[in-house]
Amino acid sequence: MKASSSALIVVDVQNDFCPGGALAVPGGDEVVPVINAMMPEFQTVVLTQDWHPSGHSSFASQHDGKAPLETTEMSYGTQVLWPDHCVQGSRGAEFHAALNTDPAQLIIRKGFRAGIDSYSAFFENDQKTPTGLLGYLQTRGVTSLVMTGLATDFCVNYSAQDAARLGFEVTVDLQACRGIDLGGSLNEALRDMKAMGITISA
Ligand code: VGL
Ligand code: ZN
Repeated sequence: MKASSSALIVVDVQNDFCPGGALAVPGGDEVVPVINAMMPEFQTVVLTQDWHPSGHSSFASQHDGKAPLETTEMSYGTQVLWPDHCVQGSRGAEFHAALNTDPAQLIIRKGFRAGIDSYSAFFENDQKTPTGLLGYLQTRGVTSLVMTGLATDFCVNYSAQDAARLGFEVTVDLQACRGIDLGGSLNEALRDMKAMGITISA
């Protein structure tokens, strides 16, 4: 059992990011048994859940002439446009059926505001609107995080980088993550995370 100062963060292990889902990450479902096996080691387990209203502004379907995986400029910067995914209450937004959700004390939902996306578990994509996770972890005395889930180069990456900037000791466990890899985004994410002092465990 790890110290109570350590938490397991499980990012977006939802049907839409698994094979057959709307935004399937290659091998996304393979993280499920790995994460389930890690959970008993941690006294704090937090799940995140991508949770978009229908018609969310990150969906390519909301932008005339745009296809999924193209980008657009939003008030807060460049945004990748995605297929419709993780719509609130849909089957695609549910956690993978084999993920053990029982040990989790907190589920953070993110991306629920129509006009702004939220990759990170800590801040929305404007990099200033908080999700509340920081307060939860701080008030519970958590200082060290092990990050797992989907996708390595988007939500895991943004969450890990925010955590490092906020002063947490961060490890990303690659056995328990899978990436999308859009135009080299996976290697870029790994390089950026290492440069920030995040431990990448293979
Ligand atoms: C994610 C793209 C859009 C993720 C969420 O969980 O990495 N990626 N929404
Ligand atoms: Zn999303």
